[in-house]
Amino acid sequence: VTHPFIAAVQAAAPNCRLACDATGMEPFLTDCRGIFRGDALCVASPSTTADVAAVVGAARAHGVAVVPQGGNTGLAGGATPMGRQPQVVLHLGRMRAIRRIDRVGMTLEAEAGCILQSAKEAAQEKGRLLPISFAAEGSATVGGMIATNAGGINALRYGTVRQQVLGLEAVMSDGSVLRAMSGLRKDNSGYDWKHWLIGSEGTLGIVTAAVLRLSPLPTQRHVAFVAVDSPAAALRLLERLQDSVGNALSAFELMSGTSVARVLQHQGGRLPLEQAGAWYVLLELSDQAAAQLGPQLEAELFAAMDAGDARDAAVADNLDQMRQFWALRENITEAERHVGRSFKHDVAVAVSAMPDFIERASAAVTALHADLSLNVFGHLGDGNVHFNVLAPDGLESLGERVHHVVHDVVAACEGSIAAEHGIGQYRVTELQRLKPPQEMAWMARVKRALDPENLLNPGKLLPAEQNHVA
Ligand code: 2HG
Ligand code: ZN
Repeated sequence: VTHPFIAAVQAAAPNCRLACDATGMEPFLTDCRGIFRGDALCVASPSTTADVAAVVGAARAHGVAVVPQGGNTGLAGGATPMGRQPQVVLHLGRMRAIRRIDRVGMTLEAEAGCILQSAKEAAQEKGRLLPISFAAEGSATVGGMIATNAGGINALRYGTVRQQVLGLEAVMSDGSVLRAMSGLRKDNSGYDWKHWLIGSEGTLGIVTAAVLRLSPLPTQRHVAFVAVDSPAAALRLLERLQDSVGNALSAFELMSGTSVARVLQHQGGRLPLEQAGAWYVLLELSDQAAAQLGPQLEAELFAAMDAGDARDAAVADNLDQMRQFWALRENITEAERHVGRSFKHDVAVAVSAMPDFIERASAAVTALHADLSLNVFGHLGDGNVHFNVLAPDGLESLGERVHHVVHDVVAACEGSIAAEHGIGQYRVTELQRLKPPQEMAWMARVKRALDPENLLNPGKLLPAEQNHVA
């Protein structure tokens, strides 16, 4: 027999595609790493905001939970169903229109299922930059990056996704549609509700479209690959560049020597330096100004080598080399798959505290088990590293203890256990353990106010059972 929810969706939104069979649902029931898996009554793929509202309305009427899903590239299980209650995966991939690009207003309006890369290409065709970049941008969607407040490699200069969102359209838990799509740069006419939804991981409302801020398209780009002895030396290089090229610095990434070696081993590529380093920095300068940044960058790199802060450095000569340099960084996640299980940590600490964090967390992991290895890389300029711990087969069960010791160091450094990937279902218990109870209580109050029946992505971000404790 057909579940009454399914019949209700069919009646209210006949154009909404529904997959209810195992094969059709399969790709939507597991995360991209295959470590989370859930069940659902069906996968609904609407093509309009009105149909999203109809699905949410039917879900509410029948007590069905709604799990929104974009490109399914998340690393925290936020888009994968969990628990036993009846639920629907709401796949937004059919809503992929780019509705408008306003050159002089510097805005781009897109639907939630629009792939980030498509939006970036559309902006570029109009001579504008959508300054959000990360390895998964070929599959990740506008809605998903907003729901997680994604960061990526350009947050250093432009900020995270939150800073790029000027307007939002969203379906709320009662099935109503909230629209604030004028894209005004200034609007203080009340609570700025879009900020409730950005980074809320689908627990407070479902983003269906957004107005994104564009930036001027840089006319010059320079990419350097630098070997350094330590994270502390990398920070000295960062400070040097802040002094000299300042705002032109659009990426400053740290990679451990072993992270890059793993990419070379499993994904191919070539190290652009004579000798392997203990650590590497991949940095990018970009600007519109006429002044040539290239010679300045080379002078700074020579000065850094003279000062002992850099061992060796290579500057990309052409676009192809830039891509090769960046591939060594962007393939790090993919290379992890060859090693076994990755216990991921998406850590933020003060930029200046990063060397200390890395040293203490590395010691804590090594003390836990000698066969664990580290994959440390990330957005040093933002004070955000991916402190991933790789476990060979047989040590999968160490996950919880590894998360504990690493996050305890994060807490000791007054950092955050979720910088840019979100809490999802992966970090719910750790968030409960480490976030001050008073803050958790206020989050639960907000959740109750906006989703009183706990039907929007339950169990993500906040534990399912605690959402509704008075
Ligand atoms: C990156 O910076 C992504 O490459 C992925 O945020 C990080 O795989 C990871 O843990
Ligand atoms: Zn990252």
